[in-house]
Amino acid sequence: MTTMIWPPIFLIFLLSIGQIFAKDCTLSPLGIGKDDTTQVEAAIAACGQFGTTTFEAGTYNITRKMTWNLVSSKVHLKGYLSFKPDVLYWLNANNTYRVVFIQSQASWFVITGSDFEIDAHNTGGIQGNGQQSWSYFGTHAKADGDGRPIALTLSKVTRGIVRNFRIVSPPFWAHTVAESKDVIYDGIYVNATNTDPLYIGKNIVPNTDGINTYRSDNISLFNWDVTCGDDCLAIKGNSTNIHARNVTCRGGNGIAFGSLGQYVNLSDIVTDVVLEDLLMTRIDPNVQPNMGNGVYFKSWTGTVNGVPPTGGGGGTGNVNNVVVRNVKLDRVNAPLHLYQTNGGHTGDRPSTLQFGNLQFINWTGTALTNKSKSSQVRSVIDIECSVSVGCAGVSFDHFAVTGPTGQPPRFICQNVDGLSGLNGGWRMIS
Ligand SMILES: *[C@@H]1O[C@H](CO)[C@@H](O)[C@H](O)[C@H]1NC(C)=O
Ligand SMILES: *[C@@H]1O[C@H](CO)[C@@H](O)[C@H](O)[C@H]1NC(C)=O
Ligand SMILES: *[C@@H]1O[C@H](CO)[C@@H](O)[C@H](O)[C@H]1NC(C)=O
Ligand SMILES: *[C@@H]1O[C@H](CO)[C@@H](O)[C@H](O)[C@H]1NC(C)=O
Ligand SMILES: *[C@@H]1O[C@H](CO)[C@@H](O)[C@H](O)[C@H]1NC(C)=O
Ligand SMILES: *[C@@H]1O[C@H](CO)[C@@H](O)[C@H](O)[C@H]1NC(C)=O
Ligand SMILES: *[C@@H]1O[C@H](CO)[C@@H](O)[C@H](O)[C@H]1NC(C)=O
Ligand SMILES: *[C@@H]1O[C@H](CO)[C@@H](O)[C@H](O)[C@H]1NC(C)=O
Ligand SMILES: CC(=O)N[C@H]1CO[C@H](CO)[C@@H](O)[C@@H]1O
Repeated sequence: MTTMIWPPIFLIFLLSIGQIFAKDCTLSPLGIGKDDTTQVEAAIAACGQFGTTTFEAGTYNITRKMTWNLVSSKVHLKGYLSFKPDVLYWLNANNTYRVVFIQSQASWFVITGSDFEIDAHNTGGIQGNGQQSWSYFGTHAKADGDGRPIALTLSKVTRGIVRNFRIVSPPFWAHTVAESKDVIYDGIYVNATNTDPLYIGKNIVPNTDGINTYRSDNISLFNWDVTCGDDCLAIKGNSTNIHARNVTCRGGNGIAFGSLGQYVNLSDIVTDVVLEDLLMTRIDPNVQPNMGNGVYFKSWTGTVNGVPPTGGGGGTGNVNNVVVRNVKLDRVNAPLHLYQTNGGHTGDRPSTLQFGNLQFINWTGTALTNKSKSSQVRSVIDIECSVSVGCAGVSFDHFAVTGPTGQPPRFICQNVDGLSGLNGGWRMIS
């Protein structure tokens, strides 16, 4: 009998040890005109490891860059971290971090650590105050790596969860996950919408990507709603085991694989990606005129044209084992596009980065135009693989996207070894 009794006692002992060390911090906004950065840092320093931090609803004024190191901890973020609108301050490289290697991108808020959960309860997240930056760049040149900050960067995270989190008006990419593994994003809202009357009907919010994944493994992107002027999701080099489910993309460029092959000294490996239950929908053209792609794949050419962050090319690698299923398109320009000429010129060496085992299953909806930018040829599907390596296996199953009324469904497939499943009246354009 004694052997039956001691395990519960042992368990109670462990629970009470846990309670002794559990730390709880709760904070509220200090109010208009006050700076919340110091109290936010203090709360995370006190409770961000083996504790719980609760941000009550409201707006927290964040005036400088911030890193949270969360270990075995929970954060309830019921309000918004509002990053001060001061475009020139944030462009000064001293005022941001450079932890995202690709294109030397800047971050104003970095979360690192392990075994944490941040729940913003659909009432909080980040207010990026991006309008000032978007309007500023309406008349100033912008370039990759110029210092426009990513709104939320997860860097070197293991087993982190970001839940019910809203990012409103990000000046640049909303989310980035880099050098991380086993991360779940669930219930994510991003909205980059211009309200400056000067730019009605123009895409003044380029680079407001929903998320970029880079050098990361086992990342889940569940239940996303993204309104932006660029890539809804961008899967960049060394993203493996990526699973996106239930993603709505409102305007922008669609879901991207790439750009890949920008760094001649690096190889970009992207494997085992499942994207499912996607809706890509065009919105009011006065608000956001672009709805570029459904899903697109892009690599640089095989020639080095300048150096990153803005130039590049010549990088190697491969993209293998991709499934994109249950996709609904609403008036997108190019439903499915693959090209390997990003940043290139005629006469460049073809890319050696190879795409293979790409499966497109159960696609419906409409393409607004039947013309793709790179080829100037009219077709719903436009897959132009590098002549040097080709694509190894591209298959379709129930791909029923329609072009403009009266157009027979047409496709381009160049240098594809192993094409299957385009039945039902599809005609190839060569
Ligand atoms: C944020 O804090 C700064 C002081 O660092 C203050 O000047 C500014 O007015 C505050 N902003 C808001 C919106 O309260
Ligand atoms: C950045 O900080 C360094 C070291 O304090 C300083 O020398 C430099 O002038 C600063 N740069 C700018 C653009 O403020
Ligand atoms: C992927 O990450 C999730 C969340 O941390 C975890 O539950 C799952 O076990 C991981 N999968 C693998 C294969 O490690
Ligand atoms: C995005 O923000 C704009 C401007 O505030 C708003 O009109 C629009 O309804 C928002 N979109 C979504 C999907 O919430
Ligand atoms: C899909 O995600 C949205 C949030 O973007 C959510 O409201 C909706 O319930 C989700 N649908 C399913 C079937 O989970
Ligand atoms: C690759 O080249 C970039 C410059 O383009 C450099 O910053 C980086 O350190 C190099 N990486 C390796 C592994 O050589
Ligand atoms: C991707 O991982 C491979 C090793 O698997 C490495 O050689 C390569 O440099 C990595 N690429 C990037 C962009 O980090
Ligand atoms: C096909 O995708 C649609 C969403 O676009 C979904 O409602 C439907 O259930 C899917 N069909 C199958 C057989 O999975
Ligand atoms: C945007 C575009 O190129 N649309 C074309 C679609 O195809 C029809 C018929 O071939 C053309 O008339 C349109 O110009």
